[in-house]
Amino acid sequence: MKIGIVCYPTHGGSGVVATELGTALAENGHSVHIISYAIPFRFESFRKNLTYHEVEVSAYPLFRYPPYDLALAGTIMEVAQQYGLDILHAHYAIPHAVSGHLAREMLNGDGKNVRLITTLHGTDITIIGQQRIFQRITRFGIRQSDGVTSVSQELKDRVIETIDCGAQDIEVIPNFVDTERFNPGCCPDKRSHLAAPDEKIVVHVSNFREVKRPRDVVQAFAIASRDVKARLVMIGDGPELGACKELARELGIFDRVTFAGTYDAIWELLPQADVFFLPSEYESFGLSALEAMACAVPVVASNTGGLPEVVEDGVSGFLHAPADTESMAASIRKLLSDDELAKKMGEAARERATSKFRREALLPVWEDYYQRIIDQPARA
Ligand code: GMT
Repeated sequence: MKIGIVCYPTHGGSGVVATELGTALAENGHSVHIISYAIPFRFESFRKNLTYHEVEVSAYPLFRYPPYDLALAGTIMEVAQQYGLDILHAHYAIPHAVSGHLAREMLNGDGKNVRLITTLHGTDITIIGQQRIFQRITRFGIRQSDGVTSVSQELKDRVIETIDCGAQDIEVIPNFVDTERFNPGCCPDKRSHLAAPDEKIVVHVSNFREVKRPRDVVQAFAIASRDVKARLVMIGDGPELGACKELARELGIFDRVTFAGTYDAIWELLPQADVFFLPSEYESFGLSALEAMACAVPVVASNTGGLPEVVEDGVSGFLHAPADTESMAASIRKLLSDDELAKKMGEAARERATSKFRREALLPVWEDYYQRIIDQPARA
């Protein structure tokens, strides 16, 4: 198949999922074209069957706000025409589904037959899609797609509840993880870069937006590590980072917290963790938790959104209500002070990641879905 994939290039789950899906499809012999305004951070250049196309936005002085959505539609149209795309896969509803729709309408009017699939990732529905100005356009993008997928059952239910999707069906296809790249044996030499030999390691990875509740990470770690020698490694960057540093200082634990900034090769660091901590307000899926699980790291997280579909409470980690920092701290402490339990849960986490979310198992699911959409009658 000839597949176009539109995504955000920034550090964030949807861009990772889009890029890794594109890479896997290309390895399987499909011709894949990634379209974005910058090279996505997990994109590896010079791979067979995989090409990146940059959206060039005009800086014409009349434009106070350069029309990215139109530049994107124009780029999609060009790529689709030049390479004869069968599928255009938009990751994240706004604006990708709508620009994709525009490009497809222009193309199909010219006698082509490109099918538009939109994958909903979470905040496109729960935050952006709820803003008054974007509500109807999100619905429009969903309704106009030839196929729509959601990364978890919970997100699908939420979309149906909050957005009138008309006759549009939503397929749940969970995110996957490359369990060879994310594996417990990777890079043991990195451990000594993260912490002292006698320190346990708690890792948090996010974009430090409010929805991640990163201050709760600091708060709960302060409680959990009162009588356990441990270090908190905060990986990523975002609007709440400054507040997290301030809180760490206030709580007197700044010297036990490493603010590492963004780090692309996260698979090198995750296996060194004793606990992965994700106390988000909401998480449609929680890809970073899954990546930690693949590295045999038990997870402490909130029991919100799609997280319970990924982490089994009491088996591969512990789940608690968002903002319940006391209970989260107790679970972290339990894992840090009981090596047997941490090992058992870590193994269960790896087992769940490999049995339910392995890249090789989910790739054929995507290929079947694409084929089904291609085979269905064209939209009227
Ligand atoms: O978490 C974010 O703020 C980024 C966002 C994105 O679109 O990149 O992540 C969402 O998509 C990921 C991949 O499907 C999911 O693993 C995340 O759970 C989801 N984030 C939220 O729902 C908050």
